[in-house]
Amino acid sequence: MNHDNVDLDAVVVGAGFSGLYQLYCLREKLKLRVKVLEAGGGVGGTWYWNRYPGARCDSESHTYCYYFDRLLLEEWSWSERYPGQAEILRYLNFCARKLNLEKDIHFNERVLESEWDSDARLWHVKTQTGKTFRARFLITAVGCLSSTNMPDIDGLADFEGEVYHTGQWPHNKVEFDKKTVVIIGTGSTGIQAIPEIARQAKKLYVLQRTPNYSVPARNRPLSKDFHSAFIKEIDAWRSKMLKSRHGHPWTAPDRQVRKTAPEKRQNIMEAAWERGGLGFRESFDDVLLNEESNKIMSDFIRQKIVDTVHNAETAKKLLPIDHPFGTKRPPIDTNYFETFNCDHVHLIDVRENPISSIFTNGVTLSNNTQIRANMIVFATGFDAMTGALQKMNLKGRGGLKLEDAWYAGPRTFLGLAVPEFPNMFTITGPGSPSVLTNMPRAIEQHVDWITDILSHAIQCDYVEIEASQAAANEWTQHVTDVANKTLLPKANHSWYLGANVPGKPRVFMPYAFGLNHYRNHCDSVTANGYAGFLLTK
Ligand code: NA7
Repeated sequence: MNHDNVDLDAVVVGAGFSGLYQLYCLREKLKLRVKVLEAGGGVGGTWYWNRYPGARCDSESHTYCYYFDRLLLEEWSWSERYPGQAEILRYLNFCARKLNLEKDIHFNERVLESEWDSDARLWHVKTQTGKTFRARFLITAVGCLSSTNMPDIDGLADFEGEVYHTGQWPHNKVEFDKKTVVIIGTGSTGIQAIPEIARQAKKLYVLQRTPNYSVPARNRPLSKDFHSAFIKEIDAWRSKMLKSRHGHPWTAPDRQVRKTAPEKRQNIMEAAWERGGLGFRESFDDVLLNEESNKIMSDFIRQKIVDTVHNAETAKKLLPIDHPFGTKRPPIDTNYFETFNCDHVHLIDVRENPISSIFTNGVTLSNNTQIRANMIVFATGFDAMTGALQKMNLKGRGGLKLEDAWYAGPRTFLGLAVPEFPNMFTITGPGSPSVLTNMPRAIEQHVDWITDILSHAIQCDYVEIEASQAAANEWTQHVTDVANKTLLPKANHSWYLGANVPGKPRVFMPYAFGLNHYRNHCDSVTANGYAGFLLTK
């Protein structure tokens, strides 16, 4: 074997939650020769890269973890209601150690190109270090939010201060002390980072294009009792999550906002606001289905913003009005709106007065206002769901590029497989519930399903498995139809629609019918002999 060529049964790209579990399943259950290729210097995926101040998961800790191994659940005890970035990274390192995964992971091995060789029926995966990995199966575990979106602003290269993107945060401590900081973006990330940066910086300018809703997280430390009670109830927690649409341990009660008497619904919303977190949205079951109901809930949050922010002018600028609540990824926060009561925090509306350029010492707005700063933080999000896949320069049958196959938007079967890309599977790919769920639940379902289909292919001597064009067309239409029954497509600038990246096709990408329904679809495909797949002996 050539030193730079490695022959394998399977290559997995990415060592986050999905890649680690996929490696475990293929190695331990199917006994395959498998390696993980990871661009980062350690495991963790999104939690390896997103080290910005305030980075924290919005799923609750005891649900944001693997459930496939009871010992992992018993031995790891979380310290807070929501896990912070550093704790999740420690957790994933703990899992990798326990399951002895690191020996099969190549770190600092960024995939530059992956091409299907129709003659040899192998994937050729080329990396930045000059190696080629050849494997029968290719599984992408690259995450949905890993390819950063950096706006192309004139003059950025001339800026003499520090520049950071939250999704590629440095490993060394960034000092904000005595500095004037500009932060661009008020999505979930900006909403987490702004209060933390404000605590440390001399002055903070928040450049907001679209005001956002946010619900208090109500984070708090968890006691030791919590963990001991939790491990007695693991099966019950699992079962609640598997029954729910979003993979969280709750389902919305059977009640509608608009049909609930005003005083009663106000009390329900107040109680949900006090509990905090993503469960707020689930206090009724029609928030994303009915405009009138959504408006009542949106107005409730707007009133909370007005009540919290002292300066009426600032409060007005913070009121989200261009999209219904929940149609963009709903952030949860710790003291976000309160932060605008600090004298050193300034909110700038860059929809009214857009950024025109960056100069050596700061940012210039279109009315020629100059904001002088020592640091610019881009909290401008990601080329979501498709960006990281396209960066791998995937070429399927006949050299077909993924970007050409997806010129009108991603087209997949179940978000798991793409026609003309045989023996390739995409964990939490576009067309699967992914970002609309508590991710580890979606990931475990995908990895188990992929493991089963590979096992089936191996047992039956299938040399190729490929989604049919008809199945992918039908599924992609179904994903669109399901989204159109909800209010979700009503957010114009949402990354769910690809609308945050200039030139990206506007297609609603995640599957909105719920992880529970989605699992049934996948199971029926399996029960019907992998209907929708072309299986070649
Ligand atoms: P998001 O949710 O895409 O938010 C990005 C923010 O950056 C959003 O407020 C954007 O405004 C703003 N943005 C993007 N480009 C620009 C330019 N050119 N000028 C001004 N403002 C801009 O990304 P996040 O990282 O916050 O969250 C992504 C997910 O990661 C999150 O939901 C979690 O699941 C984890 P816009 O709304 O487009 O007007």
